[in-house]
Amino acid sequence: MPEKYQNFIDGKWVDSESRETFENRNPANWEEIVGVFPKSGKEDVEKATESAVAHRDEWANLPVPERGLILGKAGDIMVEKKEKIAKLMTREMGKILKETRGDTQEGIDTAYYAFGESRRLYGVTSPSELPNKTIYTIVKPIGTAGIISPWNFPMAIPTWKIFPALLMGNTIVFKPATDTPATATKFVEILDEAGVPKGVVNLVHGPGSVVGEAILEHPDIGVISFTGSSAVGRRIAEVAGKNLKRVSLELGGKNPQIVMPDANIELAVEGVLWGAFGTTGQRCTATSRLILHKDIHDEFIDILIKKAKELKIGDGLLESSDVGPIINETQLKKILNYVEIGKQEGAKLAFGGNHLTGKEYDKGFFMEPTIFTGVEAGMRIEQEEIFGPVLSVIKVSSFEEAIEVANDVEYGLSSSIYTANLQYAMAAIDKLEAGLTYINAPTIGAECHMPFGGFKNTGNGHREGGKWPYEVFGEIKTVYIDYSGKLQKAQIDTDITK
Ligand code: UN1
Repeated sequence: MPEKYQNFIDGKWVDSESRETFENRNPANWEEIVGVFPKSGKEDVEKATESAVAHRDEWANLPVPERGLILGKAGDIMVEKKEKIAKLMTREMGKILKETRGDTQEGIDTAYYAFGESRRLYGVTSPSELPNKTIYTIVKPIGTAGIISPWNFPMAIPTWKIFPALLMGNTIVFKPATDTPATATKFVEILDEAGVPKGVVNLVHGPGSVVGEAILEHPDIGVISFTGSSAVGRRIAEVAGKNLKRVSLELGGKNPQIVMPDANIELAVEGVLWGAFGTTGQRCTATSRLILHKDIHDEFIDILIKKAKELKIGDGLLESSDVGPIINETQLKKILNYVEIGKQEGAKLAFGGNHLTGKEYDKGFFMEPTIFTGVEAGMRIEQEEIFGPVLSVIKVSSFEEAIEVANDVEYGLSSSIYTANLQYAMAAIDKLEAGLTYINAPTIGAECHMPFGGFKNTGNGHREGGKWPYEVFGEIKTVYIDYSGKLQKAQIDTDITK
């Protein structure tokens, strides 16, 4: 019997009101059901939000360092359970164990960051323009945060959102991706075990079109944090705009790695293999475009293909695997369709491109790492986010052209340049339109204490990571204290320009 999971509402594990369920299966072995989950509806979101609203004061009234201690404790529990979580995550979404351990570690790091931040939620104090008056700021919670998270980082991304939201004193309604509900449930169990009071964090499983929409429309949810596709992001921004709800969006990428002729070629090959095919290319930050200077193009491609051939595709639970499966059949079909589009557009399929079948692959959704050469700027495989192990290689004649090609997409999340030339490196830092720029390192591998997010259509201007999400989840109050004992009129009593 597959394990049965439930929603977590008002501190109790419960089925959905409708009793309907959905299955979560292992993408490396579709016959294995990882768990059965409640397929929730609007009424479940209603209950979850009622609970979140009812427990606002209890949570917000705890001193911030006390909330921080609880979140730090959650980090400690995650350390203890790291290996278990990683294995479960690999079973439910496929990426290799090394990476699911890393994903869990990112959650742990974020917990400890929140713990540290709990003694550092500083405001500003300022002199007033009037005598005997002082000004400072404090932060207050927004109320209840709606958290809608993706499947590719099932632990790290929920922690990026939920730890800051909680530390700021908000209560939570959390809807994880339907492809990774088990890891999300483990996270909520850990928060409960760490001592987050019952009812503060509410978990509702189910499809975005129903549960996500209900969260979005709910008048008692004041802020939404979402990571996922730009199409869904647009929809969220639209509804949030209409309701004047605060929203933080982390969306797509089409991240370039540029390689100049003076680069350490071996290192640049290693970088692109990790950036493009790590997590089976299913990262917002994945390297999906390789922009090669013509002087090293052919040599680079030879080495790249040789090394790509050595990658072992397989079940992520096997330590021998370098690249795991694609998350589900729909996504596999979408990626294979992009391979067809690339061929039709006239790019050369230089490596891979095939759905893998046969003994060890038959039960899962595996495909070969794929490399297209001869890609022209403007082709669909060069412009659109594929979210799979497909790398488009564009040949350029100069540094200027490389930057132009790199920037000529709607997204701006991550970017990288391999060069030994300081001038190229500094100019790239200045010119690349991306929230992250790596020098002599791949486009993936952001650290939890630094801002994470993108320019252009990658988001709506907010950042996750470090102290930045704390701004998303807080309301600033400016406090004026007048101890003059008389009515003082700002701008009128003191005209300092006179
Ligand atoms: C994502 O792809 O949505 O920098 C997040 C990285 C990871 C996070 C990726 N630390 O690739």
